[in-house]
Amino acid sequence: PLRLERAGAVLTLTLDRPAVLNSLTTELLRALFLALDAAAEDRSVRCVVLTGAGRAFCAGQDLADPAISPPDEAARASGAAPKDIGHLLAHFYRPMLLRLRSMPVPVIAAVNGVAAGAGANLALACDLVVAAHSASFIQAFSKIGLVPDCGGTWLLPRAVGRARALGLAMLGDRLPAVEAERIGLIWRCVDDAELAGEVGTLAARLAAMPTRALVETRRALDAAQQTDLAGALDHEQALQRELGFAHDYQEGVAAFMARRAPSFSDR
Ligand code: LHQ
Repeated sequence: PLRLERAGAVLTLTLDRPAVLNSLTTELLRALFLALDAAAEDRSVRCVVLTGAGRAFCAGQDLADPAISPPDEAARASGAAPKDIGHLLAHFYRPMLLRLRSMPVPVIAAVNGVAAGAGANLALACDLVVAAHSASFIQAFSKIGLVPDCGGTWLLPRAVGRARALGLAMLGDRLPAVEAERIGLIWRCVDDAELAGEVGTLAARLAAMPTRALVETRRALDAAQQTDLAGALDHEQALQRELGFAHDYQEGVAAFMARRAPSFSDR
């Protein structure tokens, strides 16, 4: 259900169940976790791209998966209990999301089409989200009686503020990619025909950059949400000290002074 492709230092992971809009089964969630984990260990990978096969990015949890589907009327009448979907979140979604957010390389979501429910928040958990013009984001959870998961409750208000987060999450309306860019939910919206090219260029650019600095940037931004200015300044200082001893900083400054292209290798 997951396709892996390598191009230089860029690993592309394609959710590949197009007939059901790449909706997520336990098998696919597990494959995604394992692929991310392997990429984290592989020092030759310097950027990961996550995308979907066919016309959608991901329609969220596969609602037909027997692991979660509620008992039908007959089964309910004979006393069958609903499945515990919390179990699925704990054992499949949580590890995958935490693995994604702690990747030692930048992660780009190339949102090729609709991203709904857990699929929307999976895309939004990536570092840079680039969406095709025809793509859209739907916080579909409320329509089936659930709350946003995959970190949506944490991420949405941070990304777009409480008013917009509640509007999106309560109403569950389709948010077109252009609007998502306008309200600052994603990095860029590009023409459909340009998505692959734009993401390829962006991924190659990030892969050639000082990986460790990029990843510490993500971590420092997230950590700064939990602290005051003095705390953030302390954290910046500690990180800067550490990075200042590392190869990429020496190389970056040397290359700048020599007016040549830098060659970064820390990861
Ligand atoms: C699907 C799905 C799908 C199965 C389209 N599952 N087949 C976590 C843990 C535990 C429990 C529950 O939830 C969660 C988190 C979540 O992710 S909750 C949110 C789950 N996702 C949704 O509620 C979205 C459901 N899908 C839709 O609303 C629509 O499909 C969207 C708006 C995404 C796209 O609409 P259309 O472009 O009109 O496509 P479609 O609805 O015709 O779908 C195409 C096919 O894909 C269709 O199958 P069929 O055999 O009729 O061609 C759908 O049944 C199937 N599909 N989403 N989540």
